Amino acid sequence: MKKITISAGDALIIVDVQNDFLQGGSLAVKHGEQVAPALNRYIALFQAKGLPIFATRDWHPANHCSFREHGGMWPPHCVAGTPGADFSAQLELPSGTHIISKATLPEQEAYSAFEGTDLDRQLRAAGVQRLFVGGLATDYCVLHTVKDARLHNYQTFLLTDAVRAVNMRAEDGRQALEEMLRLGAQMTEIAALR
Ligand code: VGL
Ligand code: ZN
Repeated sequence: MKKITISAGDALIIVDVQNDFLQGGSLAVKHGEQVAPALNRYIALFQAKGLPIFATRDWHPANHCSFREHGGMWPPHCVAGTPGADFSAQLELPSGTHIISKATLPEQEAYSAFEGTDLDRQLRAAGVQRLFVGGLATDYCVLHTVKDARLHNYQTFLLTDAVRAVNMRAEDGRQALEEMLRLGAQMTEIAALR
């Protein structure tokens, strides 16, 4: 694996590591609990170098259109202000973490952390050019966030040891990784970062 030295212009993006996507949550991702310990290593690295850390969260109103009872495909999850929407207690977010709430409007689904949020402006304001992305879920919010990151021309690294997929179809996670590669994202893991 190609070694990468992180430095000014790099940011860590932690996608939706929230209780409802973890064991016991309403939309639990298989092995989702494994991403927090992995992400904590990236957090320590970025924190030690004084680099920005962004944590996104699904932050739905109770009547969100993605919920089955409102015509969507998901059980109710990550309702703003409920325990299910809280970040995992296993995730060691530093106090300076920039929090990005998404899919906050009843009639709008937003898998991407760029959609309907201030993320792009904040990244630009901070002079960020390279993104290191991990979290949940590989085949939904991580995929769509990486897609938009590439559309916005960020050099984008997917943290393969810090993502897990919903896998509604068994191959979804693998296909999502392939699509990200096609879009020019690169794959890396903690052992490659300095
Ligand atoms: C997500 C399904 C529904 C995700 C969010 O964070 O990947 N998946 N809402
Ligand atoms: Zn959602």
